[in-house]
Amino acid sequence: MRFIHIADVHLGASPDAGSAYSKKRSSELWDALAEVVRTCRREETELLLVAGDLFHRQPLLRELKEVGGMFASLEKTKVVLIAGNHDYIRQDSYYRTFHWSSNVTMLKEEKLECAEFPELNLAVYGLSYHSREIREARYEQERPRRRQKYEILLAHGGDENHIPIHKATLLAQGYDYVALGHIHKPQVLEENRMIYAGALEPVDTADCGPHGYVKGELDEKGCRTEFVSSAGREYRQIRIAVDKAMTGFQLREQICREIEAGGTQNIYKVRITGYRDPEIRFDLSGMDVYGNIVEMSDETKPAYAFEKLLMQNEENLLGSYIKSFLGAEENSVEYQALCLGVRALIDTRAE
Ligand SMILES: [Mn+2]
Repeated sequence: MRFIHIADVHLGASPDAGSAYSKKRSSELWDALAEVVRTCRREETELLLVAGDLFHRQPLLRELKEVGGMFASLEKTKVVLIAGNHDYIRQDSYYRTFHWSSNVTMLKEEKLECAEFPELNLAVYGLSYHSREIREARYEQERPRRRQKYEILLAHGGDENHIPIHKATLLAQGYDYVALGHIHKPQVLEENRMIYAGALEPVDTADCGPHGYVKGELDEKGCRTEFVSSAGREYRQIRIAVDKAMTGFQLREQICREIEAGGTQNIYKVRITGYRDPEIRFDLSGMDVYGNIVEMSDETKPAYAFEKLLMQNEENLLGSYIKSFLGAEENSVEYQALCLGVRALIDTRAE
């Protein structure tokens, strides 16, 4: 039996992706889900697991109809889903009354329940959130009942406020595969057996690195999985170390080059470090050439010509301050103290 495991699609979110992309981002989340559905159809995948937070918030009825329509188009695929902490089943949630097509099973109870698919020799266990937080370790409370040859747990959470998970206990209970959601970074807790698929697309600027889904196969020999990196964009970090010779123009060129090398479709957080010419102040406003920088921080420090300053100030406080740090290595704490102090003294004098 072949399956696809996705999680944290967060439909309805509008991820920040810089000026050139942000408007497109919320529809790209829908495109990503549609692409997974097309893959299931093309490859006749037997099972699609959705490990919670399909929506970023309470789904609208039209949004559920949209997703329902996608899933209904899958003739060869069973879909099993649960609600996570973002799309928890509130009293007035449309999840309560929505009619999915016959190939879709939503495990809506707050207690662990089990859906059986005898044609696949398969049982899938899971529960849905009915509130934003669940602090109880619910997944370890029950064991798989061995109703079918293959048993999968579909689970959402793993931190203190969202169903804490004890990996060893859960593994010992003998599920063939534990399909996890909630943590946005794809993570293998136990190879081929217990995996966070991660957010299908990055939804937050903290979601750095590749995103996608898990493709797996379960048979007598056990479970084998692979991660499929499918996301259209990635959040990346760039660090640029400047020196005294770097001008604003050159910095802009270098940022451009790094973004071109990393892919202009990706989204960047840029940190500028090092020692700049004290006369130069970088104007960051013109540096976002491709419109895909979401964060830019200038952490540079001015590189003073200390020998010259010392010569000119031998008789005063500034001179003796510099003297007390002579020989401090660049990048050391002492050197930083020297720069900060010199700047403070020069600024005071200018007033
Ligand atoms: Mn979550």
